[in-house]
Amino acid sequence: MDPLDQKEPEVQKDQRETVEAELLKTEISVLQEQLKALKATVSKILKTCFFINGSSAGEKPFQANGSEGDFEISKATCSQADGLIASPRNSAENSTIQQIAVHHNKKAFIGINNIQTEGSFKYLSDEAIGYSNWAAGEPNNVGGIEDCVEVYPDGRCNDKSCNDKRLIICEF
Ligand code: MMA
Ligand code: CA
Repeated sequence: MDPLDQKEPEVQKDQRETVEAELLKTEISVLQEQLKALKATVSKILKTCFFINGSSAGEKPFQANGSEGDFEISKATCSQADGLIASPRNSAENSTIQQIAVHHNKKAFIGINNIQTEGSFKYLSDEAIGYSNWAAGEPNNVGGIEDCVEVYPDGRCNDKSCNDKRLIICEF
């Protein structure tokens, strides 16, 4: 009889499967250790990154490289970097954005506009805004052409023409 045709005896099969299961367990624990080390490295790199030229509010990192653009350029620039124009959703995020703008000594656009419907300010996702920090008398739509929003050095916001050029701050 051809030995290849012989069925593996039950006992032998059980032993082989036990050994295989042990090997898999070992492999999983090695991978878990590697994942832990990788997470520690990534967290360290992120901290270094923010220390050098960025800031974060809670889990949301913000970055600016000093460049400026109108609203469309700002949107495209952040999107190319796999991010969005900084869009403050609470006072902590607003104050982080404010600090970046002050650091660059420039006013910045935020990811809020009322291009679609006058008076109805929305995030880039089309969701209505849930937080605002308007300067006194704003939004006032001066000249009927102020559909975008800039942040002043004091953290207050002003509706402004989307064609103006402002500091580009992205969130990731
Ligand atoms: C400018 C312009 C407006 C803003 C007012 C505030 C005169 O227009 O920046 O957007 O509302 O100043 O005084
Ligand atoms: Ca205004």
